Amino acid sequence: MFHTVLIANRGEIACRIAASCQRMGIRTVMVYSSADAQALHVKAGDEAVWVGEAEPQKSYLNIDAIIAAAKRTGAQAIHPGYGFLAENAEFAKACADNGITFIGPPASSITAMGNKSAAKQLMEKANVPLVPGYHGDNQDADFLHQQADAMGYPVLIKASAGGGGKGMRIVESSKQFPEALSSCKREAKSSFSDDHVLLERYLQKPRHIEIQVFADTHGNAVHLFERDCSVQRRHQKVIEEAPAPGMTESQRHAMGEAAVAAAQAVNYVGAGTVEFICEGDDFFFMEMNTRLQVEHPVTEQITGFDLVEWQLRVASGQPLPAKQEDLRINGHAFEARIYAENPDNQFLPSIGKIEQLIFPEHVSFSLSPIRVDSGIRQGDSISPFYDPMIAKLIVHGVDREDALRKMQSALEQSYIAGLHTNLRFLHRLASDEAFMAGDVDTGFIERRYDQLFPAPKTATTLDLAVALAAQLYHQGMASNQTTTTTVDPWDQLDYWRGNALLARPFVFDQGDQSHTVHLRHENQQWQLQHADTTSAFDWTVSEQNNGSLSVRVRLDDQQLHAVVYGNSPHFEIRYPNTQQHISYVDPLAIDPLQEEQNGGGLTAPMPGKVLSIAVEAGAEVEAGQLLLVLEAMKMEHSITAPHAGTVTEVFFAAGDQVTEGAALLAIESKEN
Ligand code: MV4
Repeated sequence: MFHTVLIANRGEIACRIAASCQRMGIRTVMVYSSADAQALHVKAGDEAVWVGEAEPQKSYLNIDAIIAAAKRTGAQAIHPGYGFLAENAEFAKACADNGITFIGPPASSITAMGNKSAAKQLMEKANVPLVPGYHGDNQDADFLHQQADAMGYPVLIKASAGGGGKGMRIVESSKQFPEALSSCKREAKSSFSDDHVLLERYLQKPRHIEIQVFADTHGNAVHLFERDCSVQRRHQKVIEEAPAPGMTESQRHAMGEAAVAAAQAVNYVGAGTVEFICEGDDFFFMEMNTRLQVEHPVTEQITGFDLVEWQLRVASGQPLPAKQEDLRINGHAFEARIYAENPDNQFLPSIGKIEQLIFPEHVSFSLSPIRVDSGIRQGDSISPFYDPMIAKLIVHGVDREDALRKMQSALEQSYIAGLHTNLRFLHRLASDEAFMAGDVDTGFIERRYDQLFPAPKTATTLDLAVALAAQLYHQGMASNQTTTTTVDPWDQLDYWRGNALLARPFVFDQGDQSHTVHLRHENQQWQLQHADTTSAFDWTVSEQNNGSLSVRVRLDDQQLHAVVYGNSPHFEIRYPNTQQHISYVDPLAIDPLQEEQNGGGLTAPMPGKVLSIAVEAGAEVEAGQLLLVLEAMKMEHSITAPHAGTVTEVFFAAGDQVTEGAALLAIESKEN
């Protein structure tokens, strides 16, 4: 076994690999970029080496710097993790050339699976089922058109060098074929410098089922069953599970054998995943990922094995730790990927600081009923340079229902503040009826759109009572029993001092609505007035271990319990099945929006890069005048002056990355 391993990655996967190395007594060398000097993964190892600037090309993809770091620290092996250099044959070769073990398959296996057409030709020879289609070398447009006509529409044109959904065209009819072919080839040429395509019969809503395989250098190869990763959006997996719902033992056996045959056909060594698309009982080879995958934990949870440990053993020349007949599925596991993104704004990445990070009690990087794998701490920032994944929440139960209940409850006990996340979306997904029934395929999110994106509900009086209770707790009044001896009456109760009849208004914002309730203390009783109704109001708030508030309210004869996350003024009220976001409007606080209208800052509507700046400090501008152009999500956004005034400061230069909400410039209003 190796004594030192260099981990050529960052974040969650770097921490994950380091954890297995530590359990095995292996010394670890971490690498980091300028953006990651303070990152968690840097501290997860025994040593860390700076490998370049923040841009991946200059650091985590910098082959020379990484090989040099391995040599300098005496690392005998390099684990590439996933992403970055994990499926880079050139890197695997550079390791070999320098006498360092690449913890992954041989460069030849990576290359063989890298080209989709060539891989499919190999798979055909190995009797691995393929979607009916043409994946040969003839690229003549008329020939391909004839092939498509013979196959029957709809037909899918795929770039051979593509993958992950890039370079694909669905063709509905023969008439559309020539234009679709040339446009697909144009895209393939510009994206992959290779315009070779293949044709396949198009399956409308297949399931994505992948098989985890492992092979060693002694000729052994096994599969560790399947994962169902059908729930995706734009080819990004959202929630994965193992085993696949509804999978029969015979289908599992057939797919497992096909996956092992696929691996053996390219002389595979190490961990790999063979992806299939499935329709009814049919399954078809799609591609093989020649790396450990993000979702590997669900396989660990159901098999009981540490797959990183298996990788290290295989790479050091040991045989696989188990034979096929020793492998069993135990229970059911789910993984939900928690991302810094905004589901209510096209899932755009949300970058910035994680002000609060709350998870249920859990274990990280090892088998556990509730497992959270993450490379991020509270207080860290999600940077625009890398993948915005915050954490993976992984659960294990005795069966699917049990595991799903654990997932729902774990999501209910998680809370992240400071940026947008998909946490609530994940909870809606995990609680969705069709998802609970296991009715998943690649069209799932689209089909369940209305359920997954419900219209926001107007706050009820009870919601406002909960928000008010949380706000009163924040002001020192944990319950209606709180006596004035525990709270400074001058500070907290000035509105009621000496005048029991005075009602105090509280304003709350919810969505784009504003609500006012009045709180009154009369005849030893608290009353809450909202709209035309006045009710007797009792509240009891207690802080829980994770910082959330347990809130009980009573309005006349209605009682309600809610858990409130967040800090005043922003509250997320959670009930068993829904939640409500309500913000207290502090009459004394300065409203940043009002500030802006009065000539304060102008902020970035989304994370992006400053393309150009049209004004400089001191410039006089008219309302509507162009100030700055921001590039975000491949689109240009013009930032214009909201009113006439003088530019007092410009906070960024062209080329700078900006976070969502960052102040870009300041304008002093003319009137002020
Ligand atoms: C397909 C298909 C339907 N028919 N091939 C998308 C990414 C790439 N790995 C293969 N993909 C697909 N290939 C045929 N012949 C549908 C998809 C597909 C898909 C596959 C797996 C998971 C999610 C998907 C979402 C949309 C389309």
